[in-house]
Amino acid sequence: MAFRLPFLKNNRQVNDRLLTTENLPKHVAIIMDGNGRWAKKRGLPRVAGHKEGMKTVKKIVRKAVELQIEALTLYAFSTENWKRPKPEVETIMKLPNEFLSTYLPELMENNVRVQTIGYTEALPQHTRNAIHIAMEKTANNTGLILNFAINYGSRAEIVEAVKQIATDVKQNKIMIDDIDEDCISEHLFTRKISDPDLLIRTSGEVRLSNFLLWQNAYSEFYFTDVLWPDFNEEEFEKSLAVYQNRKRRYGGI
Ligand code: V0D
Repeated sequence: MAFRLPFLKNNRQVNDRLLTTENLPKHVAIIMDGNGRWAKKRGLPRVAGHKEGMKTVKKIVRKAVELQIEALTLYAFSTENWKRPKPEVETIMKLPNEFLSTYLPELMENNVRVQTIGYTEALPQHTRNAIHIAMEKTANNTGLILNFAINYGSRAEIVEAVKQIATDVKQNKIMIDDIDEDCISEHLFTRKISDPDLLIRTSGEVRLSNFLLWQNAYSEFYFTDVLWPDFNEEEFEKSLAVYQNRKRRYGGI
């Protein structure tokens, strides 16, 4: 099946205007940047941007479900984000509860499974509780994996993996020669999901910012100036069409 994308106005190839259900990325990772900037532009407090960004999450999850994408990993809070003003951090930590109290029934209806990556032990207890309940309730769902990266940092994740592998060697559980790429992948938070096929970053920054360094080794990168609260179904489809066209170009004749 093919969807027409009327907003892509270029005249290059018929294919450039089509989003097909073939060659969709299985796993899409997104750096949801630009929430604070969106708010500032409107003279609103930064937290208003985060709340608006939460609405975008719902839109993108619905679209990912519709397109039968297997996994969506969203960078919701980095290990660096603790440096923000305390009231802002406190409000952000209430978002999982706010999100789930209104949206968990729809996640259940849509067969979505909630997971997290990152050092969630360090989150406030109320935040951990909300996330824990969502993960438990959705544990047997078999559709989209909705994976929130919270208090996540990629280098720290790799350091932990190295320590664990070194411990396993010391205890004679594995031999040095058993350490290969699969072994390292299996020691990362993402061990149960495939590597991202597509990485999206909104808001004009063109950096990886310590997000899934190992896992993004072969991903296609899509950067857009659109701020996360302004990102929507159409912008998401546009990024997927760009991904498909890149695959077509170098996969083809
Ligand atoms: C703020 C824009 C949903 C980016 C989106 C705690 C930054 C809104 C969640 C969420 C955040 C997390 C887990 C869960 C359900 C929902 C979320 C955080 C920030 C960090 F099970 N939005 N959201 N979590 N923002």
